[in-house]
Amino acid sequence: MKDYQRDFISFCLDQSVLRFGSFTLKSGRISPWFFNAGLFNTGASLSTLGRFYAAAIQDLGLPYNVLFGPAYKGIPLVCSASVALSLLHSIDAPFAFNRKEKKDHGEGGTIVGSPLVGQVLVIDDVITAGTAINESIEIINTCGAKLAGVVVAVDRQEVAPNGSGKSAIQALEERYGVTVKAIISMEDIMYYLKEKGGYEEQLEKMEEYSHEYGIKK
Ligand code: OMP
Repeated sequence: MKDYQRDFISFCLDQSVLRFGSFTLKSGRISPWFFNAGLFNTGASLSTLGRFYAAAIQDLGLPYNVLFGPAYKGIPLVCSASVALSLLHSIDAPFAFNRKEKKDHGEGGTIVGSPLVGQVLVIDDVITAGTAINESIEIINTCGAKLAGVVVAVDRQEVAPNGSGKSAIQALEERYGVTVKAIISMEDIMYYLKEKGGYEEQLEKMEEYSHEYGIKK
């Protein structure tokens, strides 16, 4: 694991964004851990978060025309990433996000910010079963743009619900021929918790969960 990944996990634990307990996921699975990006809820935490996303975008190194943050949680993520790209990497990246409700007055439409054109890099929080990301891809296709790749904070490394045995990320990469980059994965989180010590109970539950829903390595 790289230093910036350790720093990111430590930051997420400090902000209580990474939590342990019992959580019902969008997929209906009951998980012993949850990553709640909505809890990056201060200027300072968002500013730090943006640096991690910007570093991941740079690390991915793919050409893109626009960054896209799907509503709602992706909106502050894409804003913070583009601010950090400008401040730290001198890159002035156009960004856009969608409305959940179509607006039929004023400027109208569902896309706010830059038009979704050319190659679009999606910035989102978490991929579990891939439902949220597929919705973003539909929006991009409807606009006549093309998916350039995806950057998320966390890859939960869970199998896609289609019974293929592949992870949601692997399924996406194969289906669209793009790269999906995560700042950290469930494996990284478990590795970090083992190193740190004192998380034995949480780790046991994560192992059980991973056994049931995790990708087979
Ligand atoms: P999928 O659509 O199944 O890939 O789930 C991803 C979405 O679930 C994210 O965009 C979040 O809205 C939510 N989620 C989290 O925010 N954190 C988690 O740790 C897990 C989920 C989830 O419900 O799977």
